Amino acid sequence: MTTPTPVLSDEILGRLEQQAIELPSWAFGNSGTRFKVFATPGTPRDPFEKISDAAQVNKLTALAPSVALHIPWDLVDSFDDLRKHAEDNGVALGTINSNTFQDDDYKFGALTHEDAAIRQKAIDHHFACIDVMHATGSRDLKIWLAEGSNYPGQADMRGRQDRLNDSLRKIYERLTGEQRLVLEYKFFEPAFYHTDVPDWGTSYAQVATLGERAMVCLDTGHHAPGTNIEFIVMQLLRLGKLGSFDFNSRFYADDDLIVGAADPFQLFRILFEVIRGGGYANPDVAFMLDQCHNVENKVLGQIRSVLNVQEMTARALLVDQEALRAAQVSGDVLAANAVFMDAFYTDVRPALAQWRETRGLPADPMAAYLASGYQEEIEAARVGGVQAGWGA
Ligand code: PSV
Ligand code: MN
Ligand code: MN
Repeated sequence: MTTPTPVLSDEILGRLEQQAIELPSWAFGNSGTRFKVFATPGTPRDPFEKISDAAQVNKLTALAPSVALHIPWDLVDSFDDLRKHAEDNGVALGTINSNTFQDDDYKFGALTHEDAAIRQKAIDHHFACIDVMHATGSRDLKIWLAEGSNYPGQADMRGRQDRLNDSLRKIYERLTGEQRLVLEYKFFEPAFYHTDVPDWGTSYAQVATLGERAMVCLDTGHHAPGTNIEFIVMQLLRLGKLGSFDFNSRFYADDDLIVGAADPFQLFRILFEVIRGGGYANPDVAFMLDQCHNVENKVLGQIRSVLNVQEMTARALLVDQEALRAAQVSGDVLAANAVFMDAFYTDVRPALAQWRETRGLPADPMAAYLASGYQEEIEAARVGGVQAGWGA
């Protein structure tokens, strides 16, 4: 009798061990749509409790060693204390997200605004975020802008690009050491006619003028239906400008659903290109989630998400690169596609569960969370959880 070949080789397991996916603090707060924010029992009442919940995800999966903060949603009296709290819970504070979309002054723009005083207010907010980064030890400042216009003729699109560049330069110049600026794009919403940073090309055009430590953030939910996102991944890696991912999944618009839920095959294809382009386990390419859990348990939603990324990464690592290349070179279309699909169709879940146990982790982190008693504990202890910020 021969021993069956393990689905995941030691080499693949070694690469999987390097995986790190940052969690967003706002995934743990209450959130919803413009119609309703549903409160869930046990929701964190402050940023400290959000970090405690995020730490559970890392404890059970060893996949999520850091947590992104959103300013001002996560403003605290002492970021030193928050940092210490994170460290005590086995995680680090990660990316700092700025917020220039919840202030009346920004109705017609922030970094692009016609009025220099409002632009300066938005720039100052980013300076304050950089101060937070010094206290938290964060490397990345992530900027997503809700700027654009609703009607043709409403705005001078060209002038706005120029002012955006000027504002971004001022922010970039304020960074020190290893700190980076990552500029996220999104094709529409809240502006519906034009958006100032709608696509990867615009983000790239802007950051390319700033310097080496200015990169593009690719949010997987921010593209028109049918967009070949993995092509964008390939191109940004090729240009050395893919700074980070915001993972989530979408059926229609910016749904912020659990990554891999809507289209696991798309997630596989994206991760294949990340690996192909040298972006995997590469500190230059940060993996993050950007999700909200409106109707499901938040901690479980985050656990499911990091496991989905891990599973699709394992499948992407299974692609027989040599066989694929040989088929591509010889023009064997169907053989190439078969190599690709073989990996995608391989169920890696039993092998991953087994591997987790060898590392002292629960084989099934979802079940382990439910059995841990943590959820009951927070439901009893916390009353009046906070909104993630969207409804605030
Ligand atoms: C808004 O579209 C958004 O979802 C962006 O993706 C940001 O990353 C996130 O909010 C947090 O600001
Ligand atoms: Mn995002
Ligand atoms: Mn979004």
